[in-house]
Amino acid sequence: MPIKSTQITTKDEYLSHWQMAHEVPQEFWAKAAENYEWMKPWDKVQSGDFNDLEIKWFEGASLNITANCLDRHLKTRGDKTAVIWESNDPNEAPIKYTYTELHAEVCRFSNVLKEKGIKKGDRVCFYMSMVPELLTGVLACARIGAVHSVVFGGFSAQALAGRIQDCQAKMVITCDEAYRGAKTIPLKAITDEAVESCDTIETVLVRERTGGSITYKEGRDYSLLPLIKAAKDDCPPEEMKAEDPLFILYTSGSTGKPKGLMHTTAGYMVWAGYTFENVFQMEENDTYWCTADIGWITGHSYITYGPLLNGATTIMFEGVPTYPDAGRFWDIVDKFKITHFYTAPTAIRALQACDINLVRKHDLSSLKVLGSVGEPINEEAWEWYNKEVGKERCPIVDTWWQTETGGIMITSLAGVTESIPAHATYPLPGVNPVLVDSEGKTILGNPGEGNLCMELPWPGIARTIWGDHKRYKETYFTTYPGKYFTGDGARRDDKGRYRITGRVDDVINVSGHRIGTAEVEDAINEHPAIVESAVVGYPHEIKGQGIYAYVICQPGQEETAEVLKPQLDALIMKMIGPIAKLDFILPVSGLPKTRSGKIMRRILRKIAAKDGNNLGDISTLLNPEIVEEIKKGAGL
Ligand code: 7RM
Repeated sequence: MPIKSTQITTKDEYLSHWQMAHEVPQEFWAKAAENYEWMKPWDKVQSGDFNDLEIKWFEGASLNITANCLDRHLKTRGDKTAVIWESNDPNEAPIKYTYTELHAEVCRFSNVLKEKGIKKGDRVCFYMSMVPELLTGVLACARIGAVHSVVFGGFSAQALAGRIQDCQAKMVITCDEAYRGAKTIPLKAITDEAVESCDTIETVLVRERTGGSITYKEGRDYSLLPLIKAAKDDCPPEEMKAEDPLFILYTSGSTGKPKGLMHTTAGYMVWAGYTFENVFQMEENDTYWCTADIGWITGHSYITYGPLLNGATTIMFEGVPTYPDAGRFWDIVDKFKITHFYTAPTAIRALQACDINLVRKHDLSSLKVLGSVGEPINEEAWEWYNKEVGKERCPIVDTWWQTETGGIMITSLAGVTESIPAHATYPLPGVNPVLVDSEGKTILGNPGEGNLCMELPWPGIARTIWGDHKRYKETYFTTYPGKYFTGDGARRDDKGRYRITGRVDDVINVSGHRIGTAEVEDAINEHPAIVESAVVGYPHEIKGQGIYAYVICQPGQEETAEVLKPQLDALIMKMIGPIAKLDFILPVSGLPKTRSGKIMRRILRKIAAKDGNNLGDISTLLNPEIVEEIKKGAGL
């Protein structure tokens, strides 16, 4: 049966599309790709696999993703609003761009990049708050074939420098300062500090936002807005090969420094566009708001590329959920008559803990679809979201995916397949999940529980870790050879629906932000009085997980948690950023270790979760006696 369209409108269609994508993936994805404009058609839809790790989609084709996000809509939707920017300050007027205006603005920005010497393949780093130029700048890079790498504005100078050095960026684009609720963050000063150790940086562009006092370095730094204003609004899109890099985005893993996941042009475009269309099920006059920051993958795929590929209206919000008060999200929903609202469980839980009237006094009747992303959503938060925000009439899409996957992988489809509390539910067409036990044996039949892997490549998968293909292979494809290992655990119910249970590796998910325990330990170990540390996650009411640090002090330099807390946080702020600050510190005299010297984190996780009776087999420990001491210290 020939495939008519890859748009899914019924559950039966979902089921048959999943089958088609499984049985004839090349035909299926060729059909999905027909929605876009190509400068040259592909020779082969897909090649490479999880053994050779030379994954390619739409090889031979050329295209420009911004021609598909912008130019393609000009005839049909030129006057439609593409982006609405809402300020941190509720009294400042929003900025709106129609598709025609956004196209012109991106062209102007593209010309600025070119003038400043940026060429196809060069890396450009963004260290900004959620100002409109973050979105237009990312698109400007894509238009001229430069590779963007956005670094979240909450990272420290050292973290920024590490990323700039790793991808050898030629340019950083920043703000003078960021507004964040009642606070400002000195982005330019942090950039100055970072760039001191980055000899590849030739130019720093500064988007003035607060007017705070900053310094410009002659010949290196330029004010961005006047340059954009003076630039020509016409810039033809660069012809890019399907597998040319589109962006690098850094994310934390179990070990080592953050990994720069590289996404390429054609596969990412098709995946972002396809998933956005089918998951959210928007209609032409709807308005969509994803509350993420463009510094994370969610903001790349579901504020920027996914919505614009689909000609949707997307909101970009500069502020935070609690400023000026905890009703801000709902103010904005009413202000712009948002129909599709996509946020993180941590935000839901935080707002759930505030005065209920902050929600109830709002209309919210424009809402049609709610989404959740970033971490497992607990049932209580799901029910609250459904009842108080969705008034029990909006389907909730609980979307599971990762920086590595480029776009949504497991989710219900709004109004098409069923939403059930705390379950991501079904894999999208093209997604072939499998659960394996710790030996790598596939768990067959339903229900089942295990480590979540993917058996086959999908268009949006990251193709490599920038500059380190070996690490890409080791990180994702060697634990269970021939399979992509997600690092998450999951359960599958009797109907084949997935519930993601959380990370099974040494990654902590704090308020939807991925933090590697090794990175936090490295920062703590910088403290002169600390000999060794072990960091684990533990259940936290609002953040999902909190950061729990076990620390061993030098003999004679023992300190209390109260004394250590500000000192360790200062180190973490310096090396990582405020998102990795500690929630709990427990000074101990030793750590439970195996005979081979490995810390038995399983035990530390249980103790941190106040689950001291269920520690399992500790007989293989070198120092089993330490467990009692640690339990006592933890109050168990
Ligand atoms: C999109 C994003 C990825 C990790 C992932 C999971 C967790 C994300 C969900 C979820 C349960 C969800 N990318 N995660 N979404 N867990 N249900 N709907 O967050 O690279 O920053 O993080 O986030 O552990 O592995 S990410």
